[in-house]
Amino acid sequence: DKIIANKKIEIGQQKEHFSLKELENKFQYSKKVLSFKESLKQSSTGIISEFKRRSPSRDWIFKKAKIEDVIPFYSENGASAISILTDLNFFGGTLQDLEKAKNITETPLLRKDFMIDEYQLYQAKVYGASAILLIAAALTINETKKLAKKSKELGLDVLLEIHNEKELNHINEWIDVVGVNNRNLKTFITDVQVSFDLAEKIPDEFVKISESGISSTQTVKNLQRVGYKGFLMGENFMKTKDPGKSLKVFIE
Ligand code: IGP
Repeated sequence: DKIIANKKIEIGQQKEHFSLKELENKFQYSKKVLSFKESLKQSSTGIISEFKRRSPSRDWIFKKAKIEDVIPFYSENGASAISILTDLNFFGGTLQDLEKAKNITETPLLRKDFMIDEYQLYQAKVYGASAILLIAAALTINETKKLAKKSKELGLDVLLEIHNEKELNHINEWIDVVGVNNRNLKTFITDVQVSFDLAEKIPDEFVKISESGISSTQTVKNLQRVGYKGFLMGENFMKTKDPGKSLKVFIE
């Protein structure tokens, strides 16, 4: 709730600086991007490596991390997609991080943020994202529907994040990928068992991914066996000196 309240203020300030009209104009010129969803479907490993400087659960992970020191190596070492945090207050990320990443890689990018306003979808598109995240716990069913529909109109893939069976009621026809967050957003505790429990409850027409608290190749293999195509990992890479290199062990 604190995060969402903060987000509203932030979006208000951004709108003053850059109107929705101006973003819409820029949108016409935004580059073509590869599909996040297709990339996951076609990949055998499905690692989505995340660029995350800090988090509310761990504070600073890699304070001085630079996009140009990490992203090219995530790509080179086989990431199927890359997640870029653009929330400043809680995760130390910016939209400029997304823009920079877009300029140095072809790998599909996920804009990782708390999306609550259409304005942010235009931003995501203009700054180079292939996909955006909608968090069921932060949105009503109706809000989820509106934002998902608008995303598809803009050519963005939609990742819906859930944490329990009940949140499956946020699924709609505009969702491409369903992600199970193993981290409880209230306690911040991660438990991969959440993904195993929900695997068969998610309809098979969706690409399924597992998010947070993953750190071993064995866990990835076990999750693949129950139907997951993608694995969103941040801390495990960002806590090392060379995040791009740490990814290597997960590929092939
Ligand atoms: C990555 P981890 O435990 O590998 O660093 O987690 C990612 O799943 C996590 O950053 C995340 C997240 C989110 C962050 C999942 N859903 C929503 C912010 C908002």
